[in-house]
Amino acid sequence: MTRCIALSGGVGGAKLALGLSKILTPDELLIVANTGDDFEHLGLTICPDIDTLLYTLAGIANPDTGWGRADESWETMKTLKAIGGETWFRLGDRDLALHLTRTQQLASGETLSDTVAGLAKSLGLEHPIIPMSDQPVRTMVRTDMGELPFQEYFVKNQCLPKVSGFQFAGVTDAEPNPRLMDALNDPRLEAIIFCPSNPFISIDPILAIPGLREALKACSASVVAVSPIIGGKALKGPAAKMLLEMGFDTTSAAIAEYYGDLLHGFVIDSRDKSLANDLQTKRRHVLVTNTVMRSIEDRVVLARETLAIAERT
Ligand code: FO1
Repeated sequence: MTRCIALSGGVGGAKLALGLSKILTPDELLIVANTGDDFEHLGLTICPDIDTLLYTLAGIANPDTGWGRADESWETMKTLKAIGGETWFRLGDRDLALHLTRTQQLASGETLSDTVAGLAKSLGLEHPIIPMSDQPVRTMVRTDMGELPFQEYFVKNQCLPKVSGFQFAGVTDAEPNPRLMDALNDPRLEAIIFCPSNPFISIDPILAIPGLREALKACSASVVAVSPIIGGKALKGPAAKMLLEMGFDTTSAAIAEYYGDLLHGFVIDSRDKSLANDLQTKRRHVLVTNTVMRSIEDRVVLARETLAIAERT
């Protein structure tokens, strides 16, 4: 029986998902990955957030980047460069094996969920990681350089263009993952956690799938978000820069405001404790704690505390 659904983007989200996986059984936890970052590159289907979750839970993620594998070599990239191929998106030799397998499986008619389940099994994972949808959804970033596919904005242009909005191409034809809907409809579900991921590009693509926002609102479980902003900055990624460019304050308060009445609980870092009183409402409980997850222990403690606040709300 699913007790907790975790909605996650890449690096920060995967750290909390790992913490949750240490205290909940595979039956109790459902990890839902954003697929808005996915794209087709060099003929391969790349699913960065799914893969970051797979590698993080398997304990083989690159600790320096957060994405890709720790035990990596780069011979293919070197050869690609030598023959004039595209190298702006770095795919390690071992990581490539995963993209090749997934691309082949998708071409032979498997769903994305099937391929992720097979890859998770091969990595020895027991906790379910599922894509938000089996249909392709692609985040497009509206910028002062025009509309850019997400990875062209993020990696090729290093998040430098000024952002004015987002579009999730394909989302109106996408269906929520049936396993996610089953879990949301289960009256025994206790918590839906928005991991400390970017609200615009990691959580929003999930919430934009037709029917999901409504299902979340209708469900009796508590919705708790962990803020990705600490002391006005994002630990990783462009969340703070995007907030500023979209006209928000770069604070956890802006994140709470953005999620609005979806939230029953909100977790902020101790460095932002001065915001707690204003953020606390009748509906929304606020927990102030350490949200920087350097060690495994940090991840487990934050996971435990986040679950506890969900139980109290
Ligand atoms: N992020 C980068 O900044 N540069 C890269 O070259 C890069 C390659 C890459 C390869 C596989 C993969 O799964 C992720 C990769 N990422 C890279 C991360 C990716 O762009 C993610 O979408 C972001 O980290 C946002 O979650």
